[in-house]
Amino acid sequence: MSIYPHVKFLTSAAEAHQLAADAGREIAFAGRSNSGKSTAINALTQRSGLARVSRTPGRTQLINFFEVAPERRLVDLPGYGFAKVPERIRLKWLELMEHYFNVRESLVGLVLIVDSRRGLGEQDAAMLEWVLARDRQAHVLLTKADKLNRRDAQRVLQETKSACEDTSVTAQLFSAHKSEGFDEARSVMDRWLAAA
Ligand SMILES: Nc1nc2c(ncn2[C@@H]2O[C@H](COP(=O)(O)OP(=O)(O)OP(=O)(O)O)[C@@H](O)[C@H]2O)c(=O)[nH]1
Ligand SMILES: [Mg+2]
Repeated sequence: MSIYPHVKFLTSAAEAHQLAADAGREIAFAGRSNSGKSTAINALTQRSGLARVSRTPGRTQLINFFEVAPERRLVDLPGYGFAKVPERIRLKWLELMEHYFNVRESLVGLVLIVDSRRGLGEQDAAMLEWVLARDRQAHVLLTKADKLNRRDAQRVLQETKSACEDTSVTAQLFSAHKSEGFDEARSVMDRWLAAA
C-alpha cells in the first residue's frame, strides 16, 4: 500500500497556459461539484489539508496539481453540474477542460468521483465517454458510501457496473469518512502511475 509520503501541492491553473509541465504520468479526479473529489485526494494521500474541501459547491474553480513523486501527479479538476454557476464561468470551465483533455499527454487515467446517493448522471457519463474516446483509462469512485445502507450501496455499485459493462471502466464503493475502499482505489492509482 503506497501512501505517497512526499506528496505536495505543485501549482494551480486557471488558464490553459498555467498547466503543470506535461511530463511523466498523472491521474485526474473529476466529478460533479461537491461529489467529494478534494476529500478523496486528501484521503488517498493521507494528507488532510492538501486539497481544499468545502461545503460550498463549486469551490474548486482551478485545476490543482499535486505531485506524489517525481513526474507523478494527481490533478483535482473543477467540478461540474453546479446550477448556480453563471454561464460565463461554465463556458470557461468547458474550454479549460477541453483544452486539458485534448493536450495532456501525461494523463493516464481519470478517477471519476460520483456521489453514491445520486449515482452516475448524464454529465458523468459524458465525461467517461470523453476520456475513453481519448484512449485513457477510467475508474469510478462511488463516494459517501457511509451515507447508504449496505443494500443500497450494493445496488448503486451494480447499476454503475452495468452502465459501464461494454467499456473498460471499473467502479467501486468509497467512503473517505469511514476509510472504505482505500486499498482498491490506491491499487488502481499505483498501477496507472507505474512506469510504462
Ligand atoms: N459522509 C461523507 N461526506 C463526504 C465524503 N467525502 C466528501 N464528503 C463531504 O462532501 C462535501 C464536499 O466535499 P469536497 O471534497 O469539497 O467535494 P469536491 O468534489 O471537491 O467539491 P468542489 O471542489 O466544490 O467541486 C464536504 O462537506 C465533505 O466533507 C464521504 O466519504 N462521506
Ligand atoms: Mg474540490
